[in-house]
This record gives sequence, C-alpha cells and structure tokens, in this order.
Amino acid sequence: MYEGGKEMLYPKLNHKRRVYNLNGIWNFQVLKDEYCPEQKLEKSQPMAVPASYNDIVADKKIMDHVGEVVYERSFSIPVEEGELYRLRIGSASHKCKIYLNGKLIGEGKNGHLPVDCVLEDLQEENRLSVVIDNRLSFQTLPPGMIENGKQIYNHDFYNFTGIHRDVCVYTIPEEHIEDIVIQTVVDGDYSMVKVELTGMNRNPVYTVTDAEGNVVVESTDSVFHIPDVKVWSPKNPYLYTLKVKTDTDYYEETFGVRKVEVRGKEFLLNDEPLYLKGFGMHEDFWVLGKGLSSAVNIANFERLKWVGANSMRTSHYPYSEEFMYLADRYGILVIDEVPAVGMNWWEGGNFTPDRLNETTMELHNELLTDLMARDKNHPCVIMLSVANEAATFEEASRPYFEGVISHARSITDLPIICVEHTRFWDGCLIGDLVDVIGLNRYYGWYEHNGDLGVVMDMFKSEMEDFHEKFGKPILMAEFGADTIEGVHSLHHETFSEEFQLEYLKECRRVFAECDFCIGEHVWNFADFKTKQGMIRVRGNRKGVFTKERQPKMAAHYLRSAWKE
Ligand code: GCB
Repeated sequence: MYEGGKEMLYPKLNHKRRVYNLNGIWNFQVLKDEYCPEQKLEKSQPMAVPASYNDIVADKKIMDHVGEVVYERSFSIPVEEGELYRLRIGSASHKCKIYLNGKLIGEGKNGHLPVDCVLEDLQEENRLSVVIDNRLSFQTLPPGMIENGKQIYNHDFYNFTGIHRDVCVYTIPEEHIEDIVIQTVVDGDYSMVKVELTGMNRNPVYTVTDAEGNVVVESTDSVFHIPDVKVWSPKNPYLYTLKVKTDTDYYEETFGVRKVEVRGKEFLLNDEPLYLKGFGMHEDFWVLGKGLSSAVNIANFERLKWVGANSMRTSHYPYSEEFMYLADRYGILVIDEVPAVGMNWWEGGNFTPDRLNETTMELHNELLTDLMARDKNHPCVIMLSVANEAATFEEASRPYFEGVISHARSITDLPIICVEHTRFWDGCLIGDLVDVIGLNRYYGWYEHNGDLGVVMDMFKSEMEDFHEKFGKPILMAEFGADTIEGVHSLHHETFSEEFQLEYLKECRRVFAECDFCIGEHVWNFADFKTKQGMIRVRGNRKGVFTKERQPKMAAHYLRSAWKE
C-alpha cells in the first residue's frame, strides 16, 4: 500500500494525462462507532469538498467533534487499457484512511500535504470513502493531547478538520514520468539548467518556452543553457515553462531562474541583498475554514502586492500547491514551514521520552522530505523553516533538532531557519545549527502591554544578543498587536487601529537600526480563527487586514513604508 509522498507531480491535464475533479458535495457523517468500510453510509448529511466542516455545520457538537468523521461519494469514469489510475487528495486534516469500494487503498499521516494512491479494480460505479481523524497526540504534528474527551493543543489556530484541498482521479501512462527536478543556476551559471527525471522515460526531449510562449531551448540533453536568460525576482517574477516529452508521456512545469544565499549578515537573492517585508499568514477564511479557494488565494496575493510585501511564511504548516504556484506568479518569496508548532508549554516538559520523542522526530523528518519533494521546483521558496516556537531551551531539544536539521540539509540546499520563542536569557540551544534565526517577539503586547516607550530597547538588546552569540542574521518573524477594526483612540490605546499602527512603526524603527536584521514579517496578514480563550475576541485579531481582507489603518501605513 502506498502511503503518500513520492508521486509528487501535481496532477495536470494534457494529451497524455487526464484529470477528473471529485470536488463538490459529498456525504458526511460523524463516526460514533467503528467504521465499517463495506457498508455505504446510511445517515449522512451533505458536506462541501474542499472545506473544513467546522464553520459549515449548525450543530456545535459537530463543529467541536474530536475523533473520526467519514466523507463518501461515488464516481464513475471511463477506464482505458494501458493507463494507470491514481487518486490525489491535496490534503485532509489530519490523518486519513482512504477506501475504494470498501477496500483500504491509502493513508495520510498529516493534514497539510497531498495523499496520492493507486486506484486498482475500478468498477463502473465506485464508492470512495475518506475517514478523517482530527485527534492530535505527541506523535502527530502539530502535537496535542486528549483530556476528558477534549482536544488540548498549544498552538494558536483552530483545529480545522475536513478534506481541505482538491480531490481528483488522474491517469498516467504505464510508462510515465514519475518526477522532475529542475535545478537552475547550476554551478553559479545563471543560464545553465539541469533536469533530472525519474520514472520510465524513453527518449526524453526538453523544450523550454519563455513567458511569451516562444521556444527558447530544445534539447535531448538534460543539461542546457537558456539564451539571454531572465532571472526571477519579486520585481519581475519571470517564469519559463519546461515541457518534457518522452515516447509515452508528457508533462509541463513552470520554473524560474533564481539563486538564494545567506552570507554574513545578509540574505541574497540573485547575488543582491534583499530585505524581507511581509507577513506570517494562515489558511483561514469565513465558512471555508482551511478549505482551498482560488478566489481567497488570489485576493490574498492581490493584497500582498498592494501593501508592498515581497515575502511571507507559511505559518505554521505547508500551504496548498495552488498557493505555491500563485506565489511563483506574483513574485512573493516563501519561507516554507512544516507543521512543527505547539512543541512548547507542556507542563512537565516537551522533549521528553514519552512526548516529543524519536517517533515524533521520524514524522518530522518525513514531513520535511515530503514538503521538499512537493515544492522543490518553485522559485518562490527561499528558505525552509523547521519549527515555530519549539522549546529549544530544553536540553533534549538539542539532539532532536540536530537530527531534524541534519536531515533537512540532506534533502535541500535551501537556507534553514528555526523560528524562536525562546528568550535569549533562557538559552536557545540550537541557534548554531541554522542559517537564519527567526524571532517572534511581542514586547509591548504580551509584556508591558501598551507601553511603547520601554519595549523597543528590549527588542533591540535581545536581537543584538542573539546575533552576537550565534553570528547569524535575524528575521523578525513575528511582531504585532491585536486590533479590532473600527476601534479608534486618540491616545492610541491597545486594540485600537492607532495602537497597531504606532506599534508597527516603533518596531520597524528598531529593526532599521540592526544591520543583521534581514527582514520583518508582521503577525499576521489577516485575522484568523483560534480556539476560544480570554485573550481572543472571535479569534486572533493581529491581522493587518480583517478576516474579510479589508485593510486596517496599519495596512495603509505599511503600504507607504514598504513602497519606499
Ligand atoms: C506566536 C505564534 C503565533 C500566535 C502569535 C500570537 O508567537 O507563533 O502562532 O498566533 O504568537 O498572536 O500570540
């Protein structure tokens, strides 16, 4: 049985490959007893795919359900000889089991990466069922635990559940291209491209077209030069298309020519220093939850460009493949993050033998592998984030992250970042292992709330301490203030739009004084849903945009500051 990963080429429709979209309305049921795959769901309700079910249902018990749910639908497609059939679910959160006509055909281990499995024995009419389990434990990422039937977790976003991304059946020829790796700027030569194919590829021919569709390369050699090459950057996200044709298969992939490097105190894109301006974000929208929506994605990118951002972090999990393709097109640099979040604040310790242990690390490494396998050809990806706010002051975190980071380095050349909550004085034990240290700091918000006068020195001295000790550049990966749109205050009191604006201004003043600061990512791009709590007013309101994606005052300020 195939368990996800590996078959990583995004399903695309062309003259050799067909794609049947299975999105739409499925049958849905909360599972109270053990699932019986041989039986068709009897009592079910309609449910949208892709979407989280939580904000769709009227019944609060279903919204907050902890455990398993089933999605089911039937489908019928023409089956042709000489073709292989596969099923792809862009993501289903968190773990899932997939059944075809009552038989287990695949399993997903994580809610943010595709599950791709072989379809055999297709009938004229087929019943597809997906059982999703949203329970988090210390051996899932993000981690969690169940107490008295309630899901406990230490990350600050709602535990949305459902089939979150597209579902399709696709065909590939028996002799097919399994994977394509496109390496640009080979040995420092901007014009040189190297393509690696895996699969059964007889007589491959490589054609490259430029952004206007003109053929610029035709080659039977997998290493070739692009004449008058144009580089990819946020200012000019120039995309080429590689067309690979073999005797039996065909696949097209876009790529950009760009080079990333962290050198000394700087982040370099195409050998030029670049300061990162942007946000941590969430996949989150009204009704849809974490459900994929091209409209919402494009609205997000339109606003990222409008506000003058050049980058973002996929806090705190891999975003959809569709998002990554849009980031390539819009020219937004992406720090790709694995769902290693909430690995902190567990009473009695985090990296202990019965909690975040070797089994967790194995999954962590597997997810890094799958993420890089999925995203390797996207020019937008400039860094790999191995965790957000883990308890990196605990002694056992050191061997854990030695394992994770050495694994990350074995699968990618991208710079590695770990985003830290650990205070300098608490002793971060892993700063020497990474290329960039990300800091999440909320002086003036969670500490010294509302006091802009004293807190900026705290920002500065801690940033300097980190830099001095580890000699690494610093990304201010999170800073921000909860802000309720429409609340105004002459004296810029907290929660007002004025406070958020002044707060961001003050923070940016400090960053400008630190030449080792390679960028600023405001927390957050837009308001988002969290679990309920005393410090949350219908979610986390640190968005510079509201959840509807309307600008708060701070968005206008950033727009003028970042466009400078
Ligand atoms: C953080 C977390 C982020 C939270 C944010 C906050 O440090 O990384 O997930 O949402 O703080 O607003 O508290």
